[in-house]
Amino acid sequence: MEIDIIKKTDPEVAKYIELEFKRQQNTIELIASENFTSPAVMAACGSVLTNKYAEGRPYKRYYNGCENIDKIEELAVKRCCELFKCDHANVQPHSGAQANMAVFLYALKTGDTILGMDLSNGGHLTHGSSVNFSGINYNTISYGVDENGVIDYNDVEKKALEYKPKLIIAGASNYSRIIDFERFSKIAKEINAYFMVDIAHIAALVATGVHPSPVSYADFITTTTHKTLRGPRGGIIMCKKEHASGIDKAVFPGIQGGPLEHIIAGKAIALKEAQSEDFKEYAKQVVENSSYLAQELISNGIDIVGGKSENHVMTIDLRKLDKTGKDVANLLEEVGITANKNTVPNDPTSPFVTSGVRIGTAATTTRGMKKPEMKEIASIIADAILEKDSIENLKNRSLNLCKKFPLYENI
Ligand code: DSN
Repeated sequence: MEIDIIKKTDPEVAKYIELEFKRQQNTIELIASENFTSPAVMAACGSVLTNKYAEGRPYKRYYNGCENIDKIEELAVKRCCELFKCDHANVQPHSGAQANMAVFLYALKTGDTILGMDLSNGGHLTHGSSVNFSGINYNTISYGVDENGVIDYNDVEKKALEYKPKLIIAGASNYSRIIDFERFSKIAKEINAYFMVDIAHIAALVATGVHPSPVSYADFITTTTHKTLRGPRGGIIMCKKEHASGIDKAVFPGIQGGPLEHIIAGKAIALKEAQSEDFKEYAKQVVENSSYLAQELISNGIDIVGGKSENHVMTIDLRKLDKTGKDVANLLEEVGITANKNTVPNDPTSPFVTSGVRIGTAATTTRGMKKPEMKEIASIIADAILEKDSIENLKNRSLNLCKKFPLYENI
């Protein structure tokens, strides 16, 4: 076992890997952006491929000895294009943030205007937040959601016509509804703006047809590979043919040096896994679980922003209960559930406190949990928040659920 090899060299690190394995086994993982990748993906990421420099693109490298790396990266690109039915893919971005940065570098000049979803309304840091490169180097205009947590498309159009952004960004880190890519693309066309969609959260749903695809509408699509897509930590950019060479140059030499070919091998494997019938079933189940979890929480007296989830994620709204997201996320951790505090639309508190908790079903669905388990999870959450059961008992209920759905045979 890998862990025995690590133990011989570094027992301290090995100890924490083992503890983390136990934590993952014994915790109900509801962080909407997390998942459990396959042993094959993990093995590739820990393979000899980590030793190789391969700056450049397949068959056009700046280093010798890339004949095997070339084939692996070519496979990852081909599988990505097949899975998402896109013209071109660059699988080298180290992360979703780097994927977004490369698109910005290609499509924009410093100071250009971008229109993206506000971070506190569910957008992402790299969609124009003032503390991020995207908000520091570019002039950001933001759109948000209405009281029901639905994107205010009229506001998007109004702001697009008024500010004429060069790039419009759709996609979110915390949005529980289907996104209308066609509507966004019409708005972008009206003002001749580029249209980028960040599908980091919903990648698996898009790949399997459970969520509409932006491929025919967007100039650029970025994603991470480790959320619903269940691959290794990393990013990918997909784009139309006419942008392919510019995007490739923006990734390297624009913002990155040597690609992480061990991770690219992990991406190739995950993309193959995502082409399977099992994965289609998985994505469908993620959405069914999320929709059911939202309903069950509501029947247990817990509000959900917008009252439902149409994808993998939802936000518990604590305003009525006069509790903070920070306290409830900590409470849930005490009872064996990991989630993260999150703002709700028009949140009266700060992003460090918040009035909401974001939860998602990608990870629990990977463990094999279905509706009966969602019912129990909703009940544990509600009993914890409404103080209807003891911490000790709630912890045991979470643990019992985890034990029925073991995670990995070994490490
Ligand atoms: N921080 C990630 C998330 O949790 O959604 C996005 O990068």
